[in-house]
Amino acid sequence: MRAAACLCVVWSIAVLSGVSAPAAPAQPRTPALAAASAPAAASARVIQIQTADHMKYIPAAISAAPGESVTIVLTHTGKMPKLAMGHNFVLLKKASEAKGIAEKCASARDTEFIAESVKPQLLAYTKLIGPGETAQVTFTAPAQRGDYLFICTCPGHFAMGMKGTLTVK
Ligand SMILES: [Cu+2]
Repeated sequence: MRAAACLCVVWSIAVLSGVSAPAAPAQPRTPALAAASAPAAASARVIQIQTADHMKYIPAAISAAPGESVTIVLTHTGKMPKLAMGHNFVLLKKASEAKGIAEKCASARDTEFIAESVKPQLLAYTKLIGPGETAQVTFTAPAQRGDYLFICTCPGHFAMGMKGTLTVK
């Protein structure tokens, strides 16, 4: 709902500014369209995960088939400020690396707590969301069966237990 409203605003601005500056409107339109059609992986199965003003994913246990295309839709229904209670979904290749990854990301505020250096250790991640926001990411589940840990890299959240498991089976 909210995303659609935002696109409308961008759209209106683009159209309005086109009246006085004919060269301007083409640019804002393209990204808006690209964003709107981003979930192009039509065959991906959607898994909804809720978060709020707590350090939990609901559900914290999800599953996928090996190689399955999955879209995680993360929703934040809380009210606290994003800086304190922002959340993301960060799926790790190796659970044993979680502590190190969380520590590096905690200081990466400029990149929404995803440190550039840890990206090779991740299978998928969303942007950081605050109250009322939603983020999504589409990825291919690993071919290898097993449990894959996902964590929130907002500072302190993983340490306080914000984690879940994707079981590939
Ligand atoms: Cu969090």
